Amino acid sequence: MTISLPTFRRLSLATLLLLPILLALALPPLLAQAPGAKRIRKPSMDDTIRANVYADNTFQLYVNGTLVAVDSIPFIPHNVISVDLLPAYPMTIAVLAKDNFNPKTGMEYANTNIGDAGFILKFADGTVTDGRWKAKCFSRGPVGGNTTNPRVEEEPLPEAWFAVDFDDASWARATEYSEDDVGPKQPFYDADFAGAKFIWSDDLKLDNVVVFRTIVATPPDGKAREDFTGINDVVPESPPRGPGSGKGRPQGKGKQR
Ligand SMILES: [Ca+2]
Ligand SMILES: [Ca+2]
Repeated sequence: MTISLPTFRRLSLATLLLLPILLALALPPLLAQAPGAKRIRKPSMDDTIRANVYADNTFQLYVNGTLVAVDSIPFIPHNVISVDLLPAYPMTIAVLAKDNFNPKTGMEYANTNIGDAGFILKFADGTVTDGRWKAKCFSRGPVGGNTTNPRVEEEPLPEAWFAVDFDDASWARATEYSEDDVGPKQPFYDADFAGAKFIWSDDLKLDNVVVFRTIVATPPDGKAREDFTGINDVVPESPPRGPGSGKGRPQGKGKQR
């Protein structure tokens, strides 16, 4: 079969006209499949989970090796700290919790009282504190409950106690305590801690600095969640915009980051 010259020209013109459309369709998938390329959408607040934390008296919270929350009130009044987290599993949680105490005596209120402690946490994915967590005391006092000649026993925190790969295999399990044991104040009852247990080491009064650790292998509520680890190393796909695209975020002004 032979193609006439006018027909050939018409086919060439059609090819030229279609070329940009073909390229537009073909290029994005080709680029996405480049070696090492990772496709990930931009996370929104809908991807986050709310964390509620109550400490008697204060805490620092690390998730997957990163400091994510610090108690803004180190002593009293007893308060709840609520923050939004972008979860990734397995999720390593590490907490430095402290009772209020004088580091030389282990006592509080101008060395007139032995204070008691307590810690509780709940994440909206169902993560809760309980006796499965690891706990280790790093400062206790007054030793033996001796308030006449009070002294403390302490050891330094290990380096990177909050790290994902820190080895806590030799640590004991946390001890669970009842609400009556800890006596939480009203802010505890104003937040969602359903299903969570108060924990500490095995001495709620004398142990004043305790580190807790646990690993949450998968979301306890069973909900599938996207892993945004490394989001800062890729160009994410744009999230949906407009009303309803994120919870609690003002819309319309400024560029989303
Ligand atoms: Ca104490
Ligand atoms: Ca206390």
